[in-house]
Amino acid sequence: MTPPRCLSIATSDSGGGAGIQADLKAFAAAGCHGMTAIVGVTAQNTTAILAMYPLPTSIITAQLEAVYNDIGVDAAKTGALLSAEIIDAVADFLRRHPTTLVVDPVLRASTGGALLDPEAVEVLITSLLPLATVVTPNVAEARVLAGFDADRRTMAERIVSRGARAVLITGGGGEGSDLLFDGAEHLEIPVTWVEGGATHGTGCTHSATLTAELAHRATLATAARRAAAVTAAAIAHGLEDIGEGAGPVAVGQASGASQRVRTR
Ligand code: PXL
Repeated sequence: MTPPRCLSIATSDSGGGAGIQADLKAFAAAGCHGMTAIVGVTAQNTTAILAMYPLPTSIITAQLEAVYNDIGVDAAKTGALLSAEIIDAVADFLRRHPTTLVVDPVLRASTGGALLDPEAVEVLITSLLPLATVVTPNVAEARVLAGFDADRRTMAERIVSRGARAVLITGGGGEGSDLLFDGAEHLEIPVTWVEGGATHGTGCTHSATLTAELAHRATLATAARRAAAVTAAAIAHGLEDIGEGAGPVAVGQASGASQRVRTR
């Protein structure tokens, strides 16, 4: 059977833990054909982003055209988009090519470096949110998208009123659940709190798995439950000994494989 086709529009993490690299691993683990429109490159490891280079919008649009004109896309996600100019180019293209779209509003790397110009946040809200099937902020990102700090339900309602069709506020481990709001109903998505030091790539793995499940035509609620479960397992199997900082999550590992890694 031909697998669903998933596209990541995001930035490369040279350390292989987050960004484009995490997305491709999550797409593969979810049984999808993964594709990429790379918007920029980071020189990055588990401790820091050391350098960053946004690509020209002409080559970003060319990647999108190449993929859409030949292969087609069942679902796409956006990750770190770096600048207002890049968001505009991506939004212009997606407006002309309606797509099931997960917007992961990445603002910072887990190591702290900015992955979106602060002045680009307004462009993300006005240009990209209206194209989103679902937007997946963590609580800190939800505060920025809502424009205020409140309980999760109130922030979710504000984010949907700004144009997203649905919002899934993640980081539910601490709260016991992620919160999905589809414009009508609030749904708590149960999340198991997983102890683990290898968390680099958690957000990317979550939003890419959500994208893959939507490409498989799961409902939003089912896709959100699977994304939460896959991400928790990826943290549980995380590669704590890789790098000095928080190691990469390991998506789709059978327990035998993870035991080999741990006892190496
Ligand atoms: O997890 C967010 C993210 C997205 N994209 C890139 C990243 C990170 C976090 O480190 O490096 C390239």
